[in-house]
Amino acid sequence: MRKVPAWGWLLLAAVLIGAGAWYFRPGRGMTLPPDNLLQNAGFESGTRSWTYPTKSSSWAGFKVDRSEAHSGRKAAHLPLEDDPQRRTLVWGVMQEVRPQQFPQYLAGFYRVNDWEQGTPTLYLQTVVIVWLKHPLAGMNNFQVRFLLGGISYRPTRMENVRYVHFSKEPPVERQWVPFAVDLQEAFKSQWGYVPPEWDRLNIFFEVRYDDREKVTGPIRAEVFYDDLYAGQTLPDFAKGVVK
Ligand SMILES: [Ca+2]
Repeated sequence: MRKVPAWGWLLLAAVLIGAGAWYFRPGRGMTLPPDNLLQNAGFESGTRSWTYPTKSSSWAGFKVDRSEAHSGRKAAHLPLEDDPQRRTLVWGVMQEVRPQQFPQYLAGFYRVNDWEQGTPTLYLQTVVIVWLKHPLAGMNNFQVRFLLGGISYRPTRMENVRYVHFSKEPPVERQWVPFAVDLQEAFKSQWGYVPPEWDRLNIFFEVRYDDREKVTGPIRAEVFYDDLYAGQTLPDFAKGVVK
């Protein structure tokens, strides 16, 4: 058997270190708390477990692809383009969950690669809708909508909707931005109590515009979401971020 020359071992070591650096590069692996109510939270299984309100004429839907990823190779991809036919346009992902306990935290990452705010009501938000078992005061659901960026005021006024600002600033561009909210605290401050029961919860992550008639210039937004979490545990990345 021929002896492997020293340079051969050096080459092998360099290749292995390079592969290791690639495999373990920041953001590749992302461990979310195991009690996550959201399935396929890092989008590595494509669109599985995610949906959107398909019957709503305001909703465009979502893609999952490899254009950007916070972890792994895939993320939800929301390429919003102006549509003059629609007064309200939403790109986003949704899951319906039926937890035993009302989740304490909602968290994740967004990334904005393009943001042309040709209407004041272009914004990012995450929403929790509580569907009631029995309608209350004429409402079959009530919600808290968390504004993640792009708008400094409440974009709509509806009986069953309350808003909480995570940020009033335009979204940060071309980097992954962590967000986290205390859901129980938000429902307590906005509705007076943590929901004691529910039929189901809908959890949304969106980019949208409302009131297109106020358009002043080009409207465009390319947005990604990845590594999303809803549950009782504050993920490590969310410490210091949670509102
Ligand atoms: Ca991912």
